[in-house]
Amino acid sequence: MLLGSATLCPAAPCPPEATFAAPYTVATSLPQRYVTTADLNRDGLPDLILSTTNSIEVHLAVRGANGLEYPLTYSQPTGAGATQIAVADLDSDGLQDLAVARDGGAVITFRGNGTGGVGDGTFEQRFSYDVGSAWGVVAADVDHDGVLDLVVSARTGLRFLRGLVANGRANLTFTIAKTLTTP
Ligand SMILES: [Ca+2]
Ligand SMILES: [Ca+2]
Ligand SMILES: [Ca+2]
Repeated sequence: MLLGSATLCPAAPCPPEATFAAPYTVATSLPQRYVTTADLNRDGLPDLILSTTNSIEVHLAVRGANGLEYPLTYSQPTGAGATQIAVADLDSDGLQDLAVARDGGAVITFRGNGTGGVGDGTFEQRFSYDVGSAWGVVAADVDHDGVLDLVVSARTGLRFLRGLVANGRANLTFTIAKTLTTP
């Protein structure tokens, strides 16, 4: 993975600041499929969350001698075919959680670890939902009940997973409420 920075250049010649800086390489053990960012540990630096062919990885940003660096903080096998990752506080405890789509046939939820509402960049796998081969997942309160839901793009159509509540609060559990098939 190569990271750089740039600003828009409306017309050539571009000023120096409109060109990419020297790339920074984030070493990963397997081919990557998806990457997203979120400040998991609330230090003001966006961290990297990515999927490989059979795992997820977290790389917390740290300030190094030559700028930001992204060492591997956490990795967890997911089974074959991790694809998109949704980052959201699915159980409303102040810590970011993950929902990972797999084209091997599931969506897996991970609860974020941390203290005092500050994540430490590690996660605990919670539940797996059989939605068929899945490539995309987003978190949103689709039915406006105050609990985040998941919408999954799967081989068989869009799957709507309604977020459930136990003892008065969300707990990263979902029920497959609806499937919207596409022609
Ligand atoms: Ca951070
Ligand atoms: Ca959470
Ligand atoms: Ca909801």
